[in-house]
Amino acid sequence: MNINDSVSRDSTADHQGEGASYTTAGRQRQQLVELCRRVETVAQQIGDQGSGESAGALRERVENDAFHVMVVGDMKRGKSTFVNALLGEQVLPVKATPATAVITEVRYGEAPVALLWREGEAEPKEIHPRDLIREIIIDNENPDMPSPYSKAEVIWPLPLCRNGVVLIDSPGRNENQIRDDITLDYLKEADAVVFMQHAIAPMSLSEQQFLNVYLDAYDPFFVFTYFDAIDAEERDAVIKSARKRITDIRTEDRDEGHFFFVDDRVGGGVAPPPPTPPDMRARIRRFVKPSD
Ligand SMILES: Nc1nc2c(ncn2[C@@H]2O[C@H](COP(=O)(O)OP(=O)(O)O)[C@@H](O)[C@H]2O)c(=O)[nH]1
Ligand SMILES: [Mg+2]
Repeated sequence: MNINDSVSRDSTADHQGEGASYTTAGRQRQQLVELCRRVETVAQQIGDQGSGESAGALRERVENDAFHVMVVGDMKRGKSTFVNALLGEQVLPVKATPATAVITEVRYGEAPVALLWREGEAEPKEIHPRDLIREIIIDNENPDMPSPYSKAEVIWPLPLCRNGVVLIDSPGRNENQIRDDITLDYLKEADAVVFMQHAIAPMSLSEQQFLNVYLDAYDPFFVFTYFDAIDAEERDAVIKSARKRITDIRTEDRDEGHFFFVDDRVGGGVAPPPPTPPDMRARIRRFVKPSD
């Protein structure tokens, strides 16, 4: 994956995404924890055990909660390719036909492992990450068959995911009703969003509607893939036009600095993707963990 140099310069504003950034979410979480503590103290003083326990349970939930960065977009925008590039290996299924059947959460852990969750089961099945693709990939012969799994998890030594950050790959939108519902349903958990777009056909009407209806509370990162498929002399015009299609809806200052144009090619699908350029990784890390 290569970020075009001129594009990196084009989006130099050091915007911290006030709406849904790690800092804002962290501050709000801290305030809620303080509030719960106060309720617990007052409840103890007046002998209201029930309220004290409820406030204590809420406080524990808030304290243990993770920061969810969800990668979303229509089918075949390169979401899984993008997450694989961050992982540095082909862990998630990538194909020219629909491939991602389930929500896949990437969490930090020193030893790589993949976990498969089934609805109603208390414990996940543990597998080697290299076996994950064949377990969760959409079967081309039965593309409408729901996955037997409710969720997959990848535990990976990805520095971006330290401190409770969870990176999420999702099934593409506008491809299949069941998978569309899975993605929309999980969106409620998202604290930040990476919205993947095709650089040649950015912001279709359905993508505009998705942005307006479901992502209004977020300041998404907009990542435009297939930049490699655009002739060099046309690239500036494509950048301008893609940014305009979004800023016409959202206003320039709101999403300033959140635009990336990438070349996601992975050498015929066999070679592992090259590491994500430092600039982009740093920006995302700053967004999810400004102190790093
Ligand atoms: N040329 C090119 N191909 C890409 C790019 N990003 C993804 N692809 C290819 O597009 C197809 C769909 O990618 P995938 O990651 O499965 O898309 P998803 O459905 O959004 O997860 C795969 O064949 C990828 O190799 C890109 O930036 N350039
Ligand atoms: Mg995918």
